[in-house]
Amino acid sequence: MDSEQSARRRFLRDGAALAGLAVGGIPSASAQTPTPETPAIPPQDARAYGERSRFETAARRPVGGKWNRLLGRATSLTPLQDLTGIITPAPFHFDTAKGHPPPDIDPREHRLLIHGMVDRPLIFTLEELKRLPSVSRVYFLECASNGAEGRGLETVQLTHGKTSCSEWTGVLLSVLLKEAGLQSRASWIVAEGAEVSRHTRSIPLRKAMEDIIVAYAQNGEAVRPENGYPLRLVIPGWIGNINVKWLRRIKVVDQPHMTMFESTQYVRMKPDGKSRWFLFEQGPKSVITSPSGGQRLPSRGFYELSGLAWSGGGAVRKVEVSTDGGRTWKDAQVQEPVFRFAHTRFRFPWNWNGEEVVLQSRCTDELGQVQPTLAQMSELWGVNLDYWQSDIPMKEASTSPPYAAPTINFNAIQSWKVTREGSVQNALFS
Ligand SMILES: Nc1nc2c(c(=O)[nH]1)N[C@H]1C(S)=C(S)[C@@H](COP(=O)(O)O)O[C@H]1N2
Ligand SMILES: [Mo]
Repeated sequence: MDSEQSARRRFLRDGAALAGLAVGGIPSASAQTPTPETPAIPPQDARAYGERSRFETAARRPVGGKWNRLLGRATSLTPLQDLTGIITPAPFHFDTAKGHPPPDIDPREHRLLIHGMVDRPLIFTLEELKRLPSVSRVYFLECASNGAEGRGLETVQLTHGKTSCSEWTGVLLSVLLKEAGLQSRASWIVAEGAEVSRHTRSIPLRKAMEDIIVAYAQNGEAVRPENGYPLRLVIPGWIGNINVKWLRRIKVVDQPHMTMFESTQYVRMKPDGKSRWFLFEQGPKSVITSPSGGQRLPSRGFYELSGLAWSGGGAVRKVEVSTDGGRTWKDAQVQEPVFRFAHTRFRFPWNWNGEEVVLQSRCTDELGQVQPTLAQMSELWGVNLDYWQSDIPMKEASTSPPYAAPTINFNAIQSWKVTREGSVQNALFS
């Protein structure tokens, strides 16, 4: 047992800090919490909260699918082509909200309720959560529909921009659940967000007891409003949709609640017409971000290829790069340290001879899972290659029975073609 663990055990056994929370059903220890001072007027001074150089123009990009248009709010995509290393600065973190602008939550008013099949229902204020043992971990967060905006689109931002990676800080959900006391039939949790539409998802209790974080910080500062301020779930390696933002309630239950997003969306139809539900784990995936679609190589000669790899299976073990359309593969250098369930930066030295070439990357994770080609994915799903090009499945999926969204969990190898003129183009379908 490492010292961190034994300290936590002691903490929980002694229950000193938590004792006040557990008395009398649904207490809140706010009376014992130092009252936060009234926030000062937000500083307008750029030296109080820094701004980037006015010459920097990288930006998130809104996309408006039918779903977003219906609900009146776009998803913003991370400009992967403009980023280096593995951390996504919070202002670039992709951001989805199913229908509403981020709720404007006063952290002093916010509460997290834990109830259901527990011995002691609990309510936590932010201040109380921040007194508990915390962890900081680097994890990617990827929407299950990353790429569904259009796989043949021009830039890596459009094809892959619904993944980001942050250092998240918060309390392990297992700490809170143990404090509440799990009853024997408990096997799922249902997590609920605080926005008007109350985004709600069921999550297996096993994962909750393993590594889910109730996060209040992102890259060292408070979680951004769009990303869940003041509190969100971070669920390593599993689809974005269950990482409930603006978290206000966790109910411990003995079966999933079959909420709208788990019974009509994020469901995969198989060729036999039956659906697979609760596909949580993201597959092994990678993409070259530099050079990538829409960019131009000014001349032949040396370039460092660079990109990102990640997998819901755990750590990225190997990234290979092909500069000849997949005929031969060589190992790329992988940036250390490699974190489990995190973006992993790879780099590959390359000399462009001025000929037309196709650049690809391929991820292998710690489970030995290898990122598939588009042909392999098609075989697995029992569909033709042209299936991936049409946007009909996603559109019809959200508006007509059987409400199945077959365009989720897409992780095929991406191809970028460099033409003789040096322009880089999406070659996934060529
Ligand atoms: N409360 C709430 N949580 C939510 C959502 C939402 O609309 N409301 N969107 C989900 C989806 S679909 C994804 S992909 C992730 C995205 O997290 P981000 O917006 O911080 O990138 O949040 C998930 N959590
Ligand atoms: Mo999503």
